[in-house]
Amino acid sequence: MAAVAHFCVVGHPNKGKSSIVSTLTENDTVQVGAVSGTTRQADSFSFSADQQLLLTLTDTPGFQRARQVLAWLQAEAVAPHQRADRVRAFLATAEHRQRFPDEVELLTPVMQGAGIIYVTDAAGPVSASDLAEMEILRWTGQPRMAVINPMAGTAHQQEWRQTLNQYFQWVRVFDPMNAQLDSRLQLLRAMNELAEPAQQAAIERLITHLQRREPDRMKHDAQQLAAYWCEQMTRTLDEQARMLGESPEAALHRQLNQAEQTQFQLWLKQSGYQRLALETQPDWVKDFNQLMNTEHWSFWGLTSKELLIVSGAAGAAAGSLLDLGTGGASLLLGAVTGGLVGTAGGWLVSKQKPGSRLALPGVKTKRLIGPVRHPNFPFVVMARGLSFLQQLKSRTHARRDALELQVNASTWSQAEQVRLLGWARQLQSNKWNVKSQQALEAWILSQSYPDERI
Ligand SMILES: Nc1nc2c(ncn2[C@@H]2O[C@H](COP(=O)(O)OP(=O)(O)OP(=O)(O)O)[C@@H](O)[C@H]2O)c(=O)[nH]1
Ligand SMILES: [Mg+2]
Repeated sequence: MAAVAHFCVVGHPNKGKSSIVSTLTENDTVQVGAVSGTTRQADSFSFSADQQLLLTLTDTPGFQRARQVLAWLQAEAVAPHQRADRVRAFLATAEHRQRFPDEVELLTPVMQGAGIIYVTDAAGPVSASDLAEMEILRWTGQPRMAVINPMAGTAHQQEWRQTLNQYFQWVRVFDPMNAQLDSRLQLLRAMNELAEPAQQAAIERLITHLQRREPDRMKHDAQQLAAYWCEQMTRTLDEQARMLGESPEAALHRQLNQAEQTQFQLWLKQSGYQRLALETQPDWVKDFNQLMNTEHWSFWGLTSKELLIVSGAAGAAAGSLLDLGTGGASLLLGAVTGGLVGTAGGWLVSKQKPGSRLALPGVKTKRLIGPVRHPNFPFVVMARGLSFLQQLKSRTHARRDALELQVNASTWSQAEQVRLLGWARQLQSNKWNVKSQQALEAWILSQSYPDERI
């Protein structure tokens, strides 16, 4: 079995070391923080594919007293081939644990054989302590690469590049907050070149895994979103799950909200997020986890005016696409201008009756609750789902800010809006078929990642 590749991420405090570990291992539990000195101890994180451990990255505290450590190393004259032993002697000196806890912590895994990824933000001129850090790393004799994390401008980047080139075999810019697949692969290829031959097979496997996973995941996500959307379009009240004292409308609202939550949670889990929980994100867009808060529907779906236009177009294109019970423009106008939206879920109530059996004298006619036939519903459900997926796809695990849903159905062309309404109508009138499902999935795929060709 191939050896696991092992690299240590080191550098000055607060330069994004932990963020890089978080992004590359797709682990959002790595401690990242604005306060300098967030990482106090070396901590290892791994990336596995198909149950095989491929890469371990060790996150370390930043250098605190690099110049003093270098002075200690240089206090005795040693030949270049003895420098690594001199670093080992530094680590073996008991009092250094107290005097230089951060340097001991960060150099220990390096001297155990890890490659080095040195991180800088290249924000200011190269200082004496920066040079001391690089010199110490050179003394370790371990394979070394440098990463410029562009978190603070590029004014000094040239100076930094030229300096880093003196100490490191490979120097590149890498932005852990926004790194997409290409730049991650570039970094991994560099690691592959630097790694011990025994570790190279693991990195190669990792590269292949990431390349294959991307299109597979996109397709899978599109299928899941299509299935989820179809379920929401046809969801009727689950009486069994109705809580005591809850009205049927409220129960259906809750069930629709819950279905969205469940879907979002599943996507988070599939992307390896452990911390990004919806209910613990106070800054999330208002009512983010409340699909059925109809007051905010125009934010995700269409405005009343847009709805009227597209509904009109849909009607012209395919006859009476919108069956709102009695049909006709006046009802539609009522529905979209709030008449039905505002009432206590009036538009939720299907006109269908469950059978004359229930209309016996003295027995109240049982209403069927759902599916939701409001014309904005297909847009709102789709826009929120797509937006969620797009955000997940474009962010990295290093980010600790809130997800923001940005997609709005009004950005879709009118032809697309009409298609979506048509699909909803097909579903709600039991005319759904395999071809519709495929068309819906293909459309979602084309919408999900508009910047990419699959
Ligand atoms: N805007 C921006 N912020 C970044 C970037 N990289 C890191 N940060 C932020 O900078 C701060 C420090 O990031 P960390 O990854 O914790 O840095 P560190 O080098 O591990 O810090 P210590 O553990 O304290 O040495 C965090 O608030 C990050 O969110 C970046 O590329 N852009
Ligand atoms: Mg850190």
